[in-house]
This record gives sequence, C-alpha cells and structure tokens, in this order.
Amino acid sequence: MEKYYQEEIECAPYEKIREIQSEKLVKQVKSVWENVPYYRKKMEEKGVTPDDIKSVDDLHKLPFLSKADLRDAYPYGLLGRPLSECVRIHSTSGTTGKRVVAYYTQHDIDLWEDCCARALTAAGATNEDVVQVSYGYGLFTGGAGLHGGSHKVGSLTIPISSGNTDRQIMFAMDLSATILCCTPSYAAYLGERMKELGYGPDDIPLKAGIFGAEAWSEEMRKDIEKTLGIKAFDIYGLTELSGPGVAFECSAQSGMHINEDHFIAEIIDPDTEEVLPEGSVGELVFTAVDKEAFPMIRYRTRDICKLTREKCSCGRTHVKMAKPMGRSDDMLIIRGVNVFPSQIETVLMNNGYAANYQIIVDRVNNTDTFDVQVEMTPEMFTDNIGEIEGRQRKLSDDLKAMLGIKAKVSLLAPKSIARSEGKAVRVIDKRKI
Ligand code: DLL
Repeated sequence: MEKYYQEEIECAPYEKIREIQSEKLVKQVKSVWENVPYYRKKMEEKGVTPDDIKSVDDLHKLPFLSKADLRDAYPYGLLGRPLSECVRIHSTSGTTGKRVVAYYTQHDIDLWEDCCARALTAAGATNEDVVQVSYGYGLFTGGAGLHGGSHKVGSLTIPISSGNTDRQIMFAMDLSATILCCTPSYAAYLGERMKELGYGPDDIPLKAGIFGAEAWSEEMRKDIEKTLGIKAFDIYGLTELSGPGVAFECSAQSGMHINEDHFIAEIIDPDTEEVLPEGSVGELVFTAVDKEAFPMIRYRTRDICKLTREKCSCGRTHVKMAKPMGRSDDMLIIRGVNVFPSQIETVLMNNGYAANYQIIVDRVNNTDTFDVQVEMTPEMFTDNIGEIEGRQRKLSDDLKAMLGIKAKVSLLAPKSIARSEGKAVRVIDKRKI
C-alpha cells in the first residue's frame, strides 16, 4: 500500500494545485517586488508589475533568473527577508565560478524538510525505519535535507555523512539500516566494497535507497538494486531551491513527482527562452512560490529533461519530471556533435561494465580527441591482449552507433579510477583548462 507524508496535498486534484500555486505566486511576486530591488529592476526592465500577475497563467510574463544573476547579486542581493530572520545558509561546491550561497528562514527549512519527508515516505520510510544519511553534511544540502526529512518521518537517523566506507558498512549492518541516502556513485562504491569484504545483499537489512545529486542511468539503478538488494529511488533538487526534495520518485520508479505546491515547473527552449508544451525536452525552470529568504522566480536550472502529467499508479497527482539527461553545461560538443555523459554510461553499462569510467576530451592539432577509459569488472578482468582489444572495439562500435562519432576506448584494470564519496567527476575536458 502506497504511503504518503502529506496525502491531501500530494494527491490533490490538478485544479486544486493550480489554485494553490496561483494564490502563492501572486503573494510571492508582491513580496519580491517590495523586498528584492535586484529582481524588481528586472521586472521594471521587462515592463511588468505585480498587478500583471493574477495567476499561474501570467508566469511567462516574469523575467528569468540565471546563475549569472546569482553571481551578480552575490552575496546578499537576492535576499527576500532581512538577515535577522534567516537562520542558516547552504552553498554549492562552486566548481564553476563563484559559490552559490542560499539563505533559509526557519519556515523555509520546515517546508524543505517536509519535501524530504515526502520522498522518504514514498521510498517506504516510517518510524520503524533506520535511515543512514551518507550524503555529505555541512555546506552541501544533501546531508541536512535528508536528515531533517528523516526526523520528520520519525525514523531513527544515522547522521554518518559521506566517507569512511568500511565504517558505513559496519554501521549499516550493526544498526540494521533499512534506508540508505547517498549519491548513486557512492551507493555503487558501497556495493563494490561490500562484495570485496565478502558480504552479499542478504547480509544487510537495507530495503531502499534514495539516490540523487548527480545524473545516473537506468542501467546503474538496476546494478545498484542487485548489488545492495534494495529498491533504488531517485531524488532531485538544487541548492538554489533549498536542496534535495524538489522532486522525488514513488513506487512507480518512472520519473520524479515535483512538489508542485512549492515549486512551479516549466520547460523552455534554452536558446529562444520560449515555454515548450508538456512532453518536450528542454531546460527546466522553477519558481519557488513560498521560499522566503531566497525567493527564486523562473530560475533557469540548466538541467535538461521533460515533464509529464500522465496519471501515476502511486496516486500522486503532481507533475513528474524525467531523469535529467544532464545539464546543458555538461553537454560536450566533440567534433561538432552533442554528447551527454549519460549516453556513454548507458552504452558501458549495457555491455556489462560498472559506472567506473572517465571521459577525457582534448584538442590536438585543432582536432578534438575523445577518450573513454573504463574499468573492467573483477569478473571480466583478463590480461589477454586479444580479448581486451576485441572488447575495446566492441565498445567503440557501440559508442559510434549511439553518438555518431568515434571514441578511443581503453579498458583499465579494476580499481584504477578513484572512487567518489559525493558527486562523481567523470568528465575531464582539457580544452577548457
Ligand atoms: O545536488 C541537491 C541534492 C542533494 C539533490 C542530494 C539530491 C540529493 P546542488 O549541489 O546545488 O544540489 O546541485 C544541483 O545537481 O541542478 C542537477 O544538475 C544535479 N542533480 C541533482 N539531483 C539530480 C538527480 C544538490 N536526481 C544539481 N539526477 C542539479 C540528475 C541531479 N541530476
């Protein structure tokens, strides 16, 4: 039987959700106009005032916010409430440019934790469960978000954070953890390490995992589910919009329900900024209708995916987003061809490899080089050159069929690529260095 954390809102009819969104949006736009001069100026430049926004149907009239705006307004320019009302910040790792610093009032934290509690409940968590939170704690939102959600559900929470893998396995076994929260790449590594230590899926009581913060393929899901003996659920979010829990997967495991009473989603064409109809692939844009301290309106996430309102078997009515294919800024252009790392991962995993790979792109004599290095699994490991070459050729052919361009594939010995405890770094684009 499907369980809900806030059934009334999670299963509300579409018209009811639109009504809630419209009411909150009108209020939010007024508040931002009054309290955030940076966004008010953007509205003025576009010739819009709060009087023009009467319902969700008017959303398209409002200006977008982008990462560039966050940088321009850093550190306080987008605050929607005085600092005296803010109780916490979180921040991104800032691999590309300046860090994003997001602010929270106590009310913001409360709603964020509710969103995470909805995700945990959808994955089967109750007050009988033991939730091991192996996302990083600290500035990163992963640890704090799932931790707060787990408390709300009443589960016993293990705030272990990421790292120290053998200790993770010991805690999971000794304290009978039933739900694991971490990045999918770390879950895969935990499974790999368990195998090395001689443990199988039956040695740990885990039943579910809540994995997100990075793109992962269906093939990787199957792999993790098998190694850990669990059901693996996807969870999506970003620091600018509070953190994990903007959207989460239910028992149907076919896309993530967006918490629409808090976030209005749109898909736009990233080049023309035109809003696209349901089902189109494009850039995901969110409006947070009730965030107080850091009120993002039409925030361009750069994540590429699509939305569907098809009826879901779980009974939830909120719109579902497909697994993001990657970020528009993750997309590599190699010899003029668009390549998403997720496409490469699919080919590798369909050929029986685990997600231990690296994509290295460089430019030599004005031509892009494209190397894919992937570890053999311990089961397939061999030093027979002929066999290795045959396998490399097969992968190279399959990648060509998927992408339309040729990659130089190298098979590596097991464990030659460093494992990640948080978000995995899989692309090394030397052209940008
Ligand atoms: O990664 C928040 C989070 C923590 C989500 C724990 C889920 C679990 P940021 O560090 O700000 O926040 O990174 C946000 O990560 O724009 C996506 O590109 C990517 N991302 C997050 N979740 C997923 C997912 C957290 N399930 C950025 N699938 C986002 C694919 C994801 N990409």
